[in-house]
Parts: sequence; structure tokens; C-alpha cells
Amino acid sequence: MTATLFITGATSGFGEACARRFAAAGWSLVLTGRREERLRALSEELSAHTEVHPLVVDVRDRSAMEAAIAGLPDAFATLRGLINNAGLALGTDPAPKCDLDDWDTMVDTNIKGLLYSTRLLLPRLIAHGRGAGIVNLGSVAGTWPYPGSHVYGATKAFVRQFSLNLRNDLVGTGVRVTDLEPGMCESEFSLVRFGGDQARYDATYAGAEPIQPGDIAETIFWILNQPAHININSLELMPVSQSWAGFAVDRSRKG
Ligand code: NDP
Ligand code: 8X3
Repeated sequence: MTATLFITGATSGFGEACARRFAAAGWSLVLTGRREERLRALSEELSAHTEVHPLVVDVRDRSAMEAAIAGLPDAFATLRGLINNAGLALGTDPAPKCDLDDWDTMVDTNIKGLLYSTRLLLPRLIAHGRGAGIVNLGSVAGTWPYPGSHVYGATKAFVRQFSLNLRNDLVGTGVRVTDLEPGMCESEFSLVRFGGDQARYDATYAGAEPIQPGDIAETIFWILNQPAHININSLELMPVSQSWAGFAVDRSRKG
């Protein structure tokens, strides 16, 4: 039986790299994203290797997600994998300077969008049963605090705890859940975060040898191809060049 995989956010970065990696291995794919032209071009390209079903949908739009998933072709009645990848960070300003709209967008995408795809697709994963798996894109930011991470990091802490809790509820179904927690990876993620500022993007990665989307795709391929009796609960990875800073101390109170 052909393995089937649903990827949210396949128009760039990790999602696109995963689409390429799994297509090369013959998995049938459902690919989602909002940028229609990119999604259609990728789907057409990968259709040479495998069955690909593109869904132009915003993960924040619950009724659109419900309709899109309800309308999937029969070939995707069961799913071997779900990669909950669609997500973003907006800005690095300190909390008092932040725009509440940006906070809404991060919560709506990284938390609520992930909940919609998970809940709507669980029946198809459970129908597959043993060997099926969900990989949720958490982040080092879900565990380690840094200035400007506030809501972004908190959404990823949600993803981590939701992933662990979900595992409990899926005991007996054979469906596995992994929270994958990467550190610095080079992708459009930083262009989105910095509002399209290419110079800031370049400075972020300069000389750092960051993780590449292809590295993440290879890691996810490994996770979803573990023997059916093994669950990778969580996996944190960073480039060798990245490490932790010390505690910050305010020394402005001199007298
Ligand atoms: P990219 O910006 O390259 O990709 C993000 C993907 O998410 C795009 O395909 C985008 O598609 C999609 N997306 C964003 N918002 C929505 C939405 N509302 N509805 C549907 N799709 C959406 O970033 P990465 O590949 O780097 O990031 C992927 C995930 O990994 C994110 O969850 C991110 O938080 C996480 N991550 C990233 C790290 C990094 O350093 N890059 C490190 C750790 C975790 P479109 O715009 O077409 O809708
Ligand atoms: C993205 C990684 O370090 O920019 O989740 O928060 S980081």
C-alpha cells in the first residue's frame, strides 16, 4: 500500500523540502499553503514521481480547513503521516512594543491552525493505525527563552505540551506523535519574521552554518520511518554553531 502524507505549509522551507524528500521515496502527498502559484508549481513538478493533491488553504480558517479535508480524494482516506509545519514568527521587538495583531496571527497560525489540522485528520491517521505518525514543528524557542521570543516561544511551548498530551490520548491506536524542536535553520522564516528585511536575514545566518530545510526533511523522514513500535517523543536539534547565552542581569540600580 502506498504511504500517504499530509503536510501543512509546503510552499517553502521545511514543508517544501519534506514534500521533495517523501515524493522521492514514493509517498503520496497532500500539500497545503496559501501561495497558490508556488503550491501548484511544486505539485506539478512532484506529480512526475507520485500522486500529489494540492490544497490552497489558510490553516487559520477553520471552515475552509474542514471543507478542504472533507473533499480529499479516496486515496487519502487513511494517512500514514501528518507534518504540522505551517507556522511563523513575527518580529523580535520587546513585548511592550509589539503589535497585538502580530500576536493574534502567531497564536491563530501556530496554535489554532495546528489544532484544526490535527483534530480534522486524526480519524484518517487512526484509520491507518499502527505505523502512522504526526510530526509537529515545535522549536528550541518552546523551551529556551530569549529576548523577543515572548509569544512565538510560547506558541511552541504549547505545541510541545499538546504533542505530549496527544500521545496519551492516542495510546492503543498505534498513532505516534513527535515534537520536533529545531534551532536556527535557514529559510524564509526569518524573512517573514523581519518583515522582508533581506539585510537582517543575511546578517542572521552569516558565518553560522545554520541547519538547512533539507536537513530537517531528512530528520522527519527518519522519524516517520522508525519501526512501528518506536515513538520519538521529542527531538531538539541545533546547528553546532548555536548555543545558549548567559543570564541577563540589569545593573542600572547603582545606589
Ligand atoms: P517558512 O517561512 O519557509 O515556511 C512556512 C510555511 O508555513 C510556508 O509554506 C507558509 O506557506 C506556511 N504558512 C504560514 N502561515 C500559514 C497559514 N496561515 N496557512 C497556511 N500555511 C501557512 O518557514 P520554515 O520552513 O522555517 O518553518 C516551518 C515551521 O518550522 C514553522 O512552524 C516554524 O515556526 C518552525 N521552525 C522554524 C525554524 C527556523 O529557524 N526556520 C526553527 C524551528 C522551528 P504560505 O505562506 O504559502 O501560506
Ligand atoms: C525558530 C528558531 O531560534 O529563531 O523557531 O526561535 S529560533
